[in-house]
Parts: sequence; structure tokens; C-alpha cells
Amino acid sequence: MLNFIPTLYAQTVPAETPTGLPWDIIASAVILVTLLVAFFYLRRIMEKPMPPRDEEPSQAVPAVAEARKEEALEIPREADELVEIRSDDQASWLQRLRQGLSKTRSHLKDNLSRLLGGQKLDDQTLEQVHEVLFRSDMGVETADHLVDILRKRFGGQSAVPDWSVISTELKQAVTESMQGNEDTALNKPAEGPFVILVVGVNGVGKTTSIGKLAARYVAEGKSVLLCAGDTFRAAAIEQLQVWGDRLGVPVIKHQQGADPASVAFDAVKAAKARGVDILLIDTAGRLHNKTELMDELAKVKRVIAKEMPDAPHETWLVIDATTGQNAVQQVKAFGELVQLTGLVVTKLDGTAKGGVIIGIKRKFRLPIRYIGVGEKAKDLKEFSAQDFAESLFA
Ligand SMILES: Nc1nc2c(ncn2[C@@H]2O[C@H](COP(=O)(O)OP(=O)(O)OP(=O)(O)O)[C@@H](O)[C@H]2O)c(=O)[nH]1
Ligand SMILES: [Mg+2]
Repeated sequence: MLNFIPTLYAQTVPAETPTGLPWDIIASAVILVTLLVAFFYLRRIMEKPMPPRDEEPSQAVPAVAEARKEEALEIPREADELVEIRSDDQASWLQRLRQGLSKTRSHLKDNLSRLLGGQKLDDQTLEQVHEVLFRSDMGVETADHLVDILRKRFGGQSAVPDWSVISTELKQAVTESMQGNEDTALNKPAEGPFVILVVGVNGVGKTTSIGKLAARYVAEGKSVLLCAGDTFRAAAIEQLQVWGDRLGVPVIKHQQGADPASVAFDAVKAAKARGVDILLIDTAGRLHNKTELMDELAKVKRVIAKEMPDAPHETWLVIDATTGQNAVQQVKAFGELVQLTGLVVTKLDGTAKGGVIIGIKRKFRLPIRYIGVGEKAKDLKEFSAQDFAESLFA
């Protein structure tokens, strides 16, 4: 079809190209390729979305667009946890404490009142009382102690003691057994951040308790920093970050698998530099009989002290009340290695073995700093021996 080309240039151009192909074939190919290129180029231009006239193209300046999005989301709304803690009062806490301890209470109260109601306190009855107390996991010594008190008080009496009189006696005996927080006040530093290291075996409620404590401290108006010292699992870092995000509290973290001591070191440094009131350091759950893991914890403590000589000011062991007597071994093992200054007892709501903390308190004389009776942030609160004993036999 383009056979006029060789005619046009017949004077100057040979009829065939040096490759032996006719000119019209070469020219057709060139025109075809040019048309194809032009076609695809035009198609690309047509497909590109046009920015709306009144708006800036969002793709062109992503940073500005992001900043605007954040501004729009920045609604001054308090986390539910803070609202709940602020609106909580002593009466509703006592109600939740009573509710939380209901399994232990019904074991103790139901069995003891059935045993003692209208019964003379002879040796046989006292033996059965001992059995009921022991089954709440308070340990032999504590059960012995309470039975001794009942024997001394009511043993020789000919009249049958009323349950309300006996329960008053038990409340008093348990309160006295558990008092002692008063003489071991928190070791808060005169200045600088108050550093609290939280330790314990797997799944006892360390990270959740740290989140709840952070909520409580923020609600009290304190500035808080969290340290994701459990570098063993990526999920543990995220779990703490979720609390941080909800409460607006920053979290110092490293990659999964990083040295927990170095995260703790960085966190103490950051807490000092930022002038925060409280630094809460999470750690990985570890079995108290695994030497290697326990040594790692001792290292975390040493490294913290390098950056701040009197820190950590408090080292709290979290114990899960549902584990019963095993918690006694945990207090012993952790105490030997990291010099505990207090206990946080969780999950009292899930067990009939809540008596374990009476035994632990009597045995180790360690202050119980907080107790947990539920999943909500407001369900973790400062321990009071009297409230506890009252709720147990209410
Ligand atoms: N019912 C109840 N559940 C609780 C309480 N405290 C913690 N929990 C639950 O216990 C589970 C374990 O809590 P975590 O905080 O992840 O435990 P952890 O000690 O950090 O676990 P590891 O990091 O794996 O060692 C979670 O489902 C918590 O919601 C409590 O007082 N009552
Ligand atoms: Mg954890």
C-alpha cells in the first residue's frame, strides 16, 4: 500500500533497504509501532483520575493529608477506664470485692455456719472447722492459728455460740493476720520517677495489672510511662501498646527478641529525661524453677540500678489466686532472687481458694499492694485487710 515511497525517492534512494527488505514494509512497520505507542500513551493519560477541582490532590501531599486526618480524629474523649475509675466509690468497690470473693466466701461461710450453727465447739467440730479453712488454701499454719483462736474464745462455753459472734471473731483474726501494709509504706523516691518492676510466672495477670495500674495512676493525675520488658512474645508488646494507646500513655519498646534488660535501661533513661511520675516495667512470665529465666530477671534489676541507683523502688510479684498453694512457692523463689517489696493478687473472683493470700501474708509478711477481683481496670484496687476480711465473712 505504501509503494509510492520508493517512487518518490527513486532518484536518491535504492528500491530495497540494505537488509534486503522493501521500503514499504519498513515504513509500514514504523508507522504501526508509532500508532501503537501513541494509543497506549493516550490511554494512560485518560485513565489517570482527575483531582476534584476544589480539593488538593490527596496523593500529592500525603503528610498533610495524614495530619488533617489525625486532627479530625483527635476528639478530647477520655478512655472508659479513666471515667469508670474516677466515678467509682468505696461502696461500689466493697460490693465488687464481696461479689469477687463470693466463691471463697460461700465455701467458708456456708460450710462454717452450717458446722457451727447450734453446735458446741468441741474438738471434733473444731477439727471439721480446720478442714474447711484448710480447703480454702490458707495453709495448715493459718488454719491452726484460726482454730486456736476459736478454741480459746468459745471452747469451754456451755452455750452454743451464734454464727454472727463466731464470724465477727474470724473477721478480726483474719484482719490481724493480714495487717502490716501500714508499716511498709511504698518506697517512693523523693524526686525523679517512681520505678515499679512487675514480675511473676506465666499468665498470672502481670500485663493486665500494669494496664489497670496505669489507668488508676493516670486517673489520679500522675504522668505514667510503660516499659514493654516482655520481649519474648510480639503479642506481649502489642498488648501493652493497646493499653498505652487507650490511656494516652507512652510505651518504651524494642523489637521482639531484644534483651529485656536493655529495654528496661532505655525506659528508665526515658522516664528520667521526660520527668514522668511513675514508670511501670512489664516482664515476661517465667517459671520460678527455671534458673536461666530467673537469672535474666536479676540482670534486668541490675541494669535498671545502673541507670538509677535506688531503682526499681518497688518490685511486685503478681500471683494468681486460682493457683492456690503453688503461689507460696512462687513468692519464695522470686523473693530469694529479686527481693520483692510487695504482692499483687489477681483473679480472686475466679476461685474458692482465695484463702491462699491469708496464708501468704502470714508466712512472708510481704505487703499486699493491690488485689484484683475482675477484668475491668477499676477491679484492681489497693488492698485493705479489713475490707478483705469483712467481705470474706459478710
Ligand atoms: N477474672 C480475672 N481475670 C484477670 C484478672 N487479672 C488478669 N486477668 C486475666 O488473666 C489473663 C492473663 O493476663 P495477662 O495480663 O496477659 O497475664 P501475664 O502475666 O501478663 O501473662 P504472660 O505475659 O503470658 O506471662 C487475661 O485474660 C486477663 O484478663 C482478674 O483479677 N480477674
Ligand atoms: Mg504479660
